[in-house]
Amino acid sequence: MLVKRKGITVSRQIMDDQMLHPGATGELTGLLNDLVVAGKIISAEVNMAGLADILGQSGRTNVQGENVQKLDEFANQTIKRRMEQCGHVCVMTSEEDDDIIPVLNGYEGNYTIAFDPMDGSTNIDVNVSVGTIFSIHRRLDGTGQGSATDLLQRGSEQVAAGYIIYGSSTVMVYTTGSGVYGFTLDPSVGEFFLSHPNITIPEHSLYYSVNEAYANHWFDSTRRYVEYLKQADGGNGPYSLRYIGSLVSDFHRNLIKGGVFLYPRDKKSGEKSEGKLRLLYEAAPLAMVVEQAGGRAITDDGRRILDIEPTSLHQRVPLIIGSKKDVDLAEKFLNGEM
Ligand code: FDP
Repeated sequence: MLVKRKGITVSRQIMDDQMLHPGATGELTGLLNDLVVAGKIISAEVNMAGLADILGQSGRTNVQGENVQKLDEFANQTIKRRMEQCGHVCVMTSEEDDDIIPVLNGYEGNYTIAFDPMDGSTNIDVNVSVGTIFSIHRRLDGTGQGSATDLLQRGSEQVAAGYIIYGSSTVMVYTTGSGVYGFTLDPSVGEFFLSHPNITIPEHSLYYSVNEAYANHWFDSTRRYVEYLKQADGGNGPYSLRYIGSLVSDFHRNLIKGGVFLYPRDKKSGEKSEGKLRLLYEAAPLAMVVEQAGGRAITDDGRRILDIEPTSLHQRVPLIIGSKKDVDLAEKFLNGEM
């Protein structure tokens, strides 16, 4: 597949997307191209991680109280450095930083970026796929450095979103609101080539992804939904469980093969009363991708992820995301219709 379609590079596709927007200045194109470069640098480092002795933990904890892995740090620094001087961003937020991240004076642009530099990082040491997730908004009014307010915009206002997954190969999936495209990095030439044109998620699936160890703490509607998936036949037989524990990997598999991913609220733990995943740089960008691919993303109390008004940079949100009919079914359980 990759070889046959080797003509179209990610930069070329990003340019083509720009042409769909007659008033475009090229700024978003420039930003995405810089992100592509960051992805290539991180990909090279992930592949070399064992040899370069950057596996394991750095000894620092992040704002979420988690151990920061060395590759997390590397990915975070790489993206920050590229973005702070690309001239297209006015402010950033990252999973790894408590506060907003300014850009270099004189390099302020018209966009904001929120990112999780290395999602699924607890899997780094064991060669499970990890990834970078990103969300881009146009800044609100103003010039110069951006503020938290510029970052706290609804997912429906995103101008671009996507992820780069570092797996058996490195794949970048993104949308600017005109469909979803996937590109595979050919390491021999250092270029991403179109490998997944116009991605659409299967409407219905037979896979669910959830950490079932927490089932005792779920709300009733979630428990009944998952029980139903395990028993339902609907002419197709019961669903199978696929849970990697790396959101970007679980999401990517479901996007291509069909499936529904859940990280619901937790009745027991105050900390997970809103689930675990972060709105700005996990749920919202993946929600934009999935909706562009024909799927859905809602909370486990029925709100559309893209409609949620963020109130803080590291806000958590319960997430049900994936194939449309599977999410529709979840919604029926949430509404008490089933
Ligand atoms: P990680 O802690 O390894 O970074 O958001 C973080 C995340 O991974 C997701 O990638 C993953 O889906 C989830 O946490 C796994 O959490 P559980 O271990 O609670 O299932």
